[in-house]
Formats: sequence, structure tokens, C-alpha cells
Amino acid sequence: MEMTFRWFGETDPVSLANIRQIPGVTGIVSALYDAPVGEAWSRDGLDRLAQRVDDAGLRLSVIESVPVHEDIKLGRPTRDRLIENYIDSVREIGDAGIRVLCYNFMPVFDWTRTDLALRLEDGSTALAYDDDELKRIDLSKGTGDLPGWGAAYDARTLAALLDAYRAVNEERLWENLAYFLDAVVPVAESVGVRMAIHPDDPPWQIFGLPRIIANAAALERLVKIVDSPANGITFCTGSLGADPANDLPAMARRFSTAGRINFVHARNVKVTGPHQFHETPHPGKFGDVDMRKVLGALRDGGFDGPMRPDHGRMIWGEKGRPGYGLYDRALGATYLQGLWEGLGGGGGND
Ligand code: DNO
Repeated sequence: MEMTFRWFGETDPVSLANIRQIPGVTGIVSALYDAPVGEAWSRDGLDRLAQRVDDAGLRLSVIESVPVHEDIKLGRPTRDRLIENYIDSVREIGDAGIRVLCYNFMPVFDWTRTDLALRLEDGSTALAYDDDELKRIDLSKGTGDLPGWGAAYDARTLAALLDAYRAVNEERLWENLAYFLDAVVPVAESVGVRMAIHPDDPPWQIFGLPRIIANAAALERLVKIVDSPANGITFCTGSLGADPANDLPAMARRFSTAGRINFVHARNVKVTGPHQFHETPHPGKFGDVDMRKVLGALRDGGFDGPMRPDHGRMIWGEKGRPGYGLYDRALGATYLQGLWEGLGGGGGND
């Protein structure tokens, strides 16, 4: 297992020098954040990013993410050209020596919360989600009202996009995912890149949009689309754990044994009602994710890839990118390594 940490590039308030001082963290998870969605990534940009990480004494281990253009998810005729561009990026990533690529197939909205600073009992703040509050969000003004989304889509673009998705039900989205994977995975495999789909977060429909990567049956279906280790999963305990019906240790065991868990996001959540949860500190006892059982299952299944502490709370007065401050994620990284070490000896990168 390699302990990694997400870094959002030069604009991230958390520096590589900070990350370098977290015990045991050796890998960086990052992306070319200024690359326009749908265009092929430049080798030059990737090399510069890798060099920057290298100079800080770390290694660029994972790309998270190369976003999938909405036209691919919608199955529009333009998708072939966009998939070609995606494939070009995958080739560059492989040539640059990066082995894991995390992506998602969520229509329009990536991870979604209704509160970015829910105050917990200890005075820290955490990300939270409540379906009733989501229903109160008015999308007719674009994504402006949505916590964490800034002005990603203006009102008109968003309305057109939501309208286009009316023709895409879950089955159609699966078909479009299969079309994408059939084209991309063989190339990924040939250049030594393992794709790792991120589960839907939260793992249920939001705003009436189809969401398909939500449970064990979906992951089972996913890995069968292309039977290759390059067609794998980002096992995100927080996303999958928001649905109490998901048996995380069983899923971790099943898919790590099958060699299909290519990346782990370790995060804890507390489910507070139907389709309602908030994030918590990483250790198992604070939430509903039995982290010891999950990591034990991953270890038993032979997982040896990158893992990162996912979202942290804001503690000690830190101000930063929601979910991605330094302090609580650093505590998470040390907790996860301690747990891993206790589960099998060795510790750290073994
Ligand atoms: C949220 C992240 C996601 C993830 C994408 C992968 O904090 O886990 O935004 O990066 O879904 O494509």
C-alpha cells in the first residue's frame, strides 16, 4: 500500500512541502486543473507537474481525474472525437509513468453536499448532505446556489444539460459507460495505466439524474464490461458508506481479491437519516464505516495500490478548500497507516 495525498496544484493552500512532512506519505494525487474538459492533456504539462512533485521529494502516483465530457455520458455523436482525446491523455499519462487514473461517470454533478461547514460537537466543521435540503436548491439560477460549486454552469447551460439528460435513463448511461470503456480500457492496459472509477457521491439519484455506480451489484457489472485489471475501481468508503445497505468489508474483500481495486479513498461518514449523512474523523469509531474491517479486507485481498485519506474536517482554525484542509487529512493519513501496520505488520508502503 502506498499512502498518498491529494494536491490541487500551485493554488492549493496546502503545499507540497507541508505534505512531505506528513509521516509515511510518499505519493501525490493530482491533475492538470487548467486543462479544458474534453481536450487531450499535453505531455509537457504532465511532465512539469511530475517534475514539481519530484522536486518536493514526492512521487506523482495517481491522476484524479481526467474528467469525462458530458457528451460522452450523454452518448452524443461528438463522443467519438472526445473519446479519442481521452485516449490521447491516457497514453500521455502512461508514458509519463503514472499508473493509476481515477475518473467518474456522474452526470453533471460530481460529489455533492448541502452543507460545507456543519458544526460538530467538538467545534470542528464537516461536509454534510441532506436530501430534503437538496430539494430546496434552485437550479434555475445555474449551479450558483449549490454549496461548493461556484459558478460552474450558468443557468442556460445547466438547463440545456439537464434537459438533454431526460433522454438518458440508467440503462442508457450504462451503455454509454460501456462504449467509453470498450474504447479506453484496451489502450490504458497497453500503456500500463489502471483506470479506477469513482463511485457516485452520494450513491443515489440527485436532481432526477441517473446515477449508476452505487453498490456491489453495480461494481460487479462494471468490472465485467471489460475484463481487465485496467478496468477497476476507486474504493471510496465515504461515498459507498453513505448507503447503509452497502456492506463495505464484503465489497472490499470481493473486489480486492478480484484485483480490481486500483485506488482507495478512505473516509468516514455518519448516516443520520434516510439519504442524510455527515462526514466525521477517519477512525472507525466516529462514523458508520468500520475502517478496521475495510482495511483488513483490503489487506486480505492483496490490495497493494495507492490509498489516500479522503475529505477531512476543518480543525484548529484552518481555512481552506472544503474537505481538503491539511490537518485533519494528515491525522487521517497517520491513523490509516497505523491501522494498516497493526493489521499486518510492516506498516507504511508495503
Ligand atoms: C471528491 C472527490 C471526487 C473525485 C471525482 C473523481 O472529493 O473524491 O471529486 O475526485 O469524483 O473523478
